[in-house]
Amino acid sequence: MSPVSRGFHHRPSAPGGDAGRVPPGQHVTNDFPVLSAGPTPRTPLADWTFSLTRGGATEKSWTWAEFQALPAETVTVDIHCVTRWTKLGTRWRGVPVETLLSDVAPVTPYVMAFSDGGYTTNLPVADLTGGKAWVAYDFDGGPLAPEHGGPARLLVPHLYFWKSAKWVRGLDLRDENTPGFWENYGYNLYGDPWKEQRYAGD
Ligand SMILES: Nc1nc2c(c(=O)[nH]1)N[C@H]1C(S)=C(S)[C@@H](COP(=O)(O)O)O[C@H]1N2
Ligand SMILES: [Mo]
Repeated sequence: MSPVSRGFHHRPSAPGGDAGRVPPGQHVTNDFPVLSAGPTPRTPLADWTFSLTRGGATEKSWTWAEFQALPAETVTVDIHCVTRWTKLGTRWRGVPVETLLSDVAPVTPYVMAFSDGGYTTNLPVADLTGGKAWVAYDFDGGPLAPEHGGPARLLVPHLYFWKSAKWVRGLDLRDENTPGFWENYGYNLYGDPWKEQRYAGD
């Protein structure tokens, strides 16, 4: 019998070594909570584009059909929200960000991801390339639901999930690492869950 009362614990992790997959201060959930700072935007696919911009000027842009024709990957990853839930083994399909960046030059050290509804988040390009990030449009074998960022969202699972911009419409190439939406409210500029980089200064 454990000396610690059961109620103290969050849901126990499944057997088979999941504990090593859960960053400090996180607990595993089987739910898929929705966290949105505003209403869910609904952009018709006919109007949807994904753009790479530099100083706001478009350098490259794909329509929905063009985006679907890009080579995609199916990945299973663990995701970690700064509000302390971790969801293990989530399955997504999307285009590697590296593929999207492969045609622009010069690539800057940083980008600002921008979304329908005005959300932004800053990221180093090194965290988006090398098989670490995708623009995902399927979740668990079906189209990504609007409340979870559909038609497409950024997926950067090795950073706290606020970096995975929902309803993403493009990346603005930046020389400087300037704060995005939550970063402006005091969240960490980088957001490594394994280092508990939740807030500025962590
Ligand atoms: N556009 C947009 N993207 C966003 C957010 C948001 O409010 N707007 N919230 C972020 C946060 S804090 C988290 S934890 C995840 C939540 O994604 P989910 O609602 O699919 O769980 O989306 C991130 N991406
Ligand atoms: Mo979050």
